[in-house]
Amino acid sequence: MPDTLTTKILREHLAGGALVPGEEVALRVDQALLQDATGTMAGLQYLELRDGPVRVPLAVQYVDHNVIQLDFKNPDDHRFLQAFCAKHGIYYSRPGNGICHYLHVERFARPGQILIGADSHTTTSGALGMLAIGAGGLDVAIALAGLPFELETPRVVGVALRGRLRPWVQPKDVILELLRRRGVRGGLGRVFEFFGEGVATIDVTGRATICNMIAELGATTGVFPSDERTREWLRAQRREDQWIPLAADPGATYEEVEEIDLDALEPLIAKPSSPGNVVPVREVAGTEVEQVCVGSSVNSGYEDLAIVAAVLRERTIHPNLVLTVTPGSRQILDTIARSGVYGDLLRAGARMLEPICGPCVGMGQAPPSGVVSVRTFNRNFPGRSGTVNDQVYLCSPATAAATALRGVIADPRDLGEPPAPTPALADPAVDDRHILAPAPPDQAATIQIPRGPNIQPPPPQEPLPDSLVGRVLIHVGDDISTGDLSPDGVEVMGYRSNVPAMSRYVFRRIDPEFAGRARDWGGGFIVAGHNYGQGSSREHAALAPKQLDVRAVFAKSFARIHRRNLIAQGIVPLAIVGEEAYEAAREGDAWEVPGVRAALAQGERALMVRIRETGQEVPVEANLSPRERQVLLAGGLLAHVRAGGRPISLSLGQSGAVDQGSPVTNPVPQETTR
Ligand code: MIC
Repeated sequence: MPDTLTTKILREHLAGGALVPGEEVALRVDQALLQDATGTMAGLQYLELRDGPVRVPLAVQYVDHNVIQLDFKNPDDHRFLQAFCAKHGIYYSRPGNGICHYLHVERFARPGQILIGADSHTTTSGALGMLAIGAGGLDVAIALAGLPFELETPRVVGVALRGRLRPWVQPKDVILELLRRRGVRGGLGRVFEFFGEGVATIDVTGRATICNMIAELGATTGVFPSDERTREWLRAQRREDQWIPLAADPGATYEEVEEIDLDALEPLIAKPSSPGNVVPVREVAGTEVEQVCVGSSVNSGYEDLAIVAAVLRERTIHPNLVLTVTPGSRQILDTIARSGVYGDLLRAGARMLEPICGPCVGMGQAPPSGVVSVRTFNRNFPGRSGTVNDQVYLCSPATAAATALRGVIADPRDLGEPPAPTPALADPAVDDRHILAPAPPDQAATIQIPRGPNIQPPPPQEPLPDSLVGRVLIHVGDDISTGDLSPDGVEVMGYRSNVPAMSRYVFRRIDPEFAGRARDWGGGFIVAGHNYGQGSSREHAALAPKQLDVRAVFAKSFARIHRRNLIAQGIVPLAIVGEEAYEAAREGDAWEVPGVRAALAQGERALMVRIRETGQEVPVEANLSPRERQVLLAGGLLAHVRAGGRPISLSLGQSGAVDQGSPVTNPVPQETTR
């Protein structure tokens, strides 16, 4: 039977289970990606599993998120990470070197391989024909230890791209169109695979934009075929030898299909405060704007910045707004500096930032109160920018440039003929000196890993009790983001390696009393609507509630990565059936799930919650795979694996338990050694 590209890659990496949508499979991992805001905790958990070199062919740790050094916390983390990587066989990309997703596409992503990353936008590398999947830090730590990655087999959605984008319409508008059609829950359990003649008209930077924001659909990932455009990219990156042609077999069928007529698209924009709140730019044109930000892990490629520079060349940004521009990597920064794009932006009035995630995660450049900020970023969840009640819009670089010029949201088509962007240099500045190779085995053994005072171990994992008993700590609506649970921004993200301190901020935006109440009430439960835990992969959104002794979350539905993070930390995710439990929930009521341990052990799905105050009994469901049940019984993934818990992998030639004592081997394949 003809296969989709996704199925081909999955099959090639299958280490256990069967490729049946909805069923769990174990996958062999080729590459792992970590960044600093998730990396320290992943590293600490790895060290609880083993102290030898990683057992994944390639692992790279980037420093790009927590790069504001207000005090010792972030620099201490970076020092920890540098030593941890040198000792354990992981490449270390220094701060200032670039944003993990850009750098990974430039230097490491490879067609046909599987990448697991502790960041939801790991999906970006799908631009080069690989399956690149975001996961929690502990899941990545387990992959680093050489165990397979376990995943619910996704459904494959074919996205047929027809025709060619018209002037001023950009790849960002393609992904905004998918978000307009499907919303932030429309990709759950799905891989979006692009095909059709329109694919060849989109370059790798554009594909990276689309694959990055696939995460906003709640999708597992997105993937483009590996074709001549891929080859061109790899050639420019001096990695052409890593190119292989890859596409779906002719006649492959998809479970769902989206047809996008590129010629018919117009500039789109996501309104506050959800990436799924998409409308045509002309619907909101004329809205006054006081900040425009270009470039984060999406839209900071050369082509993205060159179009903004071309629009602003020999012009000046509107006096009522501030424009920031972030290049995606040192390579892009060097290239725009040499091509003249940097000068055009600078003279137009842009504040040029270093290549980091920056304002996208509230690391500086918070907008003023009560004003509109227009950004080419991927997320605009409430408060993420660092300003309470922010009004952040998400759009393409062309729309951002037109807006920066006019001072109001502007449809770039109103600017007339598009100017010619300064062409990229034929030879980008490929320079890996700032991606530090791990130490050779004899030196690695002697490396000490410094732990600053802010670096604290994760909360312990205890076996699941016989019954769950506690009070409803909070009752919230749909689309709670991980930023609500573990806030973005300089202040709180500095506690990424200190869960006890971070736990003070859980639900800070929605209910500042939450953490105090959870402590006073001895922990309890969270009751929520749909898509609980949307957004980032940060396991801190489970770790911090765990620290407050949150024992279960009852929700109408869960976001994929967060659901996994809850299970990994031993918090039971229970699905609300119908509206009954949701409507019955009142903050402060005592809830009980009697016999939960036995029920999970016996594979039961239907459970009952008893509400002590009213005597009411409401149904909930444990929609858990057999392995997830085992993990929860053990009290979390670390406890499960340490106790010798077997992953579903049987064909890897591994015992499934972690071998603590294997000899040090060169962890990086020859062709990527530099
Ligand atoms: C994000 O875009 O939300 C982040 C910040 O990159 C997160 C990672 C994190 O919280 O450290 C993500 O996407 O996973």
